[in-house]
Amino acid sequence: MQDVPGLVAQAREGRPRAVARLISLVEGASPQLREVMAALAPLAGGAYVIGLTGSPGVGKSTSTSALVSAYRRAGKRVAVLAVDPSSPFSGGALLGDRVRMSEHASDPGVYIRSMATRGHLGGLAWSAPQAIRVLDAAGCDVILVETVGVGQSEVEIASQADTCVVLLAPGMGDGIQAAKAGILEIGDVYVVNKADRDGADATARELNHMLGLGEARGAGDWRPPIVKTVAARGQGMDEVVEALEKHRAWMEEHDVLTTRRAARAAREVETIAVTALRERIADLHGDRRLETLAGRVVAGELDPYTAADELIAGLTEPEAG
Ligand SMILES: Nc1nc2c(ncn2[C@@H]2O[C@H](COP(=O)(O)OP(=O)(O)OP(=O)(O)O)[C@@H](O)[C@H]2O)c(=O)[nH]1
Ligand SMILES: [Mg+2]
Repeated sequence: MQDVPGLVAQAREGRPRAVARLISLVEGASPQLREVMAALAPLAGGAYVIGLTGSPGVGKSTSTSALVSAYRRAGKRVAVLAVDPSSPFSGGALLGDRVRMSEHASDPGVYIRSMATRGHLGGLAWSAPQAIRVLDAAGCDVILVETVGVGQSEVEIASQADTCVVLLAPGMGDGIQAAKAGILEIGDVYVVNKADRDGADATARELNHMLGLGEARGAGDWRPPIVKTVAARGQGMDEVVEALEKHRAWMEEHDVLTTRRAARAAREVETIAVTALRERIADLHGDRRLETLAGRVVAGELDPYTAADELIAGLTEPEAG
């Protein structure tokens, strides 16, 4: 058992080991999580959460590292959360990222953490917001969330962030991929990285065209900017930060930030509730209640919908006998 109030107090002081322990409690779905989240609830809400997504190899980690440098220059405390929805182990895919992030390893104002979410009931939707809350309560000003591994959770990770950055690179057939993966709907800021390569202008033009296709924007609407970068050399990063800050200001001005955070919290609560219900139904498996209902369905006494209603109704009342 962990000393939760002690860990929370140390995390507030910015002690990385305490932050790491708290995130491990999230990752391990610890029974102490309830206590942790109750302690963190009044402390969170100050951080700006930025999600980065895009095809493998597009330059997410390199860009994340360059953004860390940019925010550090501005005196912000920064956290990087690398989420791997394809793996049940943290580590693995992130070894290369450790190298790319190594310039920040000795900076006490930067906290870098990887987290695996596969195998969790509720997966990313369940664990990412809780890890983000730990980092937020620990006093991070900016939290950069990068997805690693296969990109099937792009849309999901975008929904965890205040602002979503979508990265593309020339010559990766990204135009078509973009349309397929639905990333044209999720980007608040688009980055065409590897602008040192041929075709960056064409990619930016194509993207601009594709974003314009669905255009029916009103005067106060947000038009996602497209920024060209060479993340490997830190070029264009100030422009990315500027675009992020503009988006944040726009969200605050139009009350979008609160709406997004409320939607995020709603999903989180729903995931926790559904997970709890599923666990309670699973508990019933060795139980007479489900067996009896199943028997009555087989015998034609009950239809499965009525049986499910009875099962759900039964979950809220204590087991008799
Ligand atoms: N030429 C060029 N190469 C770059 C640039 N940015 C990153 N790279 C290189 O592209 C490769 C992939 O970069 P990463 O930052 O690991 O890309 P990623 O999107 O994090 O990759 P995954 O996490 O594996 O999906 C590395 O070899 C980088 O050095 C750039 O602006 N120009
Ligand atoms: Mg990466």
